[in-house]
Amino acid sequence: MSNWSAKRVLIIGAARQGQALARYLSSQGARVILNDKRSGTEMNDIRTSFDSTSVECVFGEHPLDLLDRVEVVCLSGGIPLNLPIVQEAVKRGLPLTNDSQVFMESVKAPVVGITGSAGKTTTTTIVGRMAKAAVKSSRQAWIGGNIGLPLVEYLDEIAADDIVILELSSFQLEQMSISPNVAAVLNITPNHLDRHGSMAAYSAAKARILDFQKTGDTAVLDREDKGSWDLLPNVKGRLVSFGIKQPPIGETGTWSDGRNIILQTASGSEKVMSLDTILLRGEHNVVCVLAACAIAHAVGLSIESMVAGVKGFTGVEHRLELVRNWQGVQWYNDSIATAPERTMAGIRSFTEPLILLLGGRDKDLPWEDLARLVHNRVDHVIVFGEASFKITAALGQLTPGERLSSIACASDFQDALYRAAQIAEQGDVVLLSPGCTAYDAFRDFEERGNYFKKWVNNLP
Ligand code: UMA
Repeated sequence: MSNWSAKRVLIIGAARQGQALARYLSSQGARVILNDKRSGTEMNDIRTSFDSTSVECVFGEHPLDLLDRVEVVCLSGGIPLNLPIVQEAVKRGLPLTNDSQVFMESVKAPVVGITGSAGKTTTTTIVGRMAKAAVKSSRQAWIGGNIGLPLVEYLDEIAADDIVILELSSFQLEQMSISPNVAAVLNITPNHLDRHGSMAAYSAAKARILDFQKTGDTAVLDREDKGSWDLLPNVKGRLVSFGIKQPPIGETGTWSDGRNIILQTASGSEKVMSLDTILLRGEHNVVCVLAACAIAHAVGLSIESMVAGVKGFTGVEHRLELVRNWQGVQWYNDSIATAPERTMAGIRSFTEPLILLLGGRDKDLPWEDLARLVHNRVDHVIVFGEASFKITAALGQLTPGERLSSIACASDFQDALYRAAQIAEQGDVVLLSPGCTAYDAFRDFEERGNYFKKWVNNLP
């Protein structure tokens, strides 16, 4: 839908996506109701920010009769689909949409969409840096989406010859029926199973990024990630792949010979950059760069822009972020790791003695693989939060001969930090890579990461 004039719209969730969408749709003449379960001072500020618009704010609950007054319902990412008002909307046959679908329906510029269970934000940021390095004169590169900035508000400013780099989550893709011109699935590993119900449903949501592509479009897939590579039959246009090992001769993709990132095309191979250019820790970050180069090639960016995007990039906040070297102990914030799979990538990034902070709210994810890795790659683990019981059960007993020498259960997050500070010795790394969401104690992973950073920076 691109004509929103006089359309009666209900937007559920009044945070970043909901507010941006409300501003855009009301500017297009839609009659918008913005609804959120929260009430209180914070919501008063949001209400005030809409005073000069026609947006009607309904905060504090989700009354079902709001549905009597609307034709379309827009869902923010954080709105569970089993919410009674969402179920009632489905029952009544009201169309569901969201900020990204609305954006894709009207955007004039080509769009690169990036999804995956891990590495989305790092890859999106690197591709964004590459695109910014590449665009000349009046052209602009726009970077947004699940990365934290809904772009729907900027639709009127985005010109046809600009380029858009959009991070897309499974929550967003689930409601979408338009695919980006270049669509990358970085990997698919267990995540958000509390929301999607099963791995099959979660993968299907991710696959939607390819489902509506046309023959002139490009898919970017990871040759070495089963979840991503299983989508090969869904590719309708050109394929550009990435992975550590070399792709078969004649196929287009990026790989690494152990010293360099290499781009292979039908006409041969060329060195993109030396691995020394990458300042980020861990092989998973090399894979992010391989993905970013594959995406950049799919879009037609030059090798020089690819190098410029990676050079000097030290990472995104809350992702293996070095907070402080305190008395010879390095404290790392990897609060973004809200699934065990991501924590595993975090652990593998360190060879130093490791104290791991694990916990928060579980997303119905399997913990067995992480537990095995912890026993062999971590020295001390400190468990906290709602998922403590599930995690300690998965970790089981200490086993002689393995590296893990203590498992402690903290009463809360702050207690976990105290315990880490007490046992840390010079040369150790303390890693907050919790494998869980922060919703049991914080607003989100960012608030948890900021709390961690403040606490660590206040250590005497
Ligand atoms: N709410 C209700 N009723 C409910 C539940 C929530 O009204 O039953 C309200 C909350 O009170 C709150 C709002 O809904 O006001 C929260 O919505 P939201 O979580 O969608 O918040 P946004 O700020 O709009 O954040 C969303 C994305 N959040 C999610 O997908 C959960 C952000 O991704 C994204 O950065 C932002 O839009 C901008 O596009 C976060 C995320 O964790 C980072 N994403 C997941 C991921 O990356 O794995 C998918």
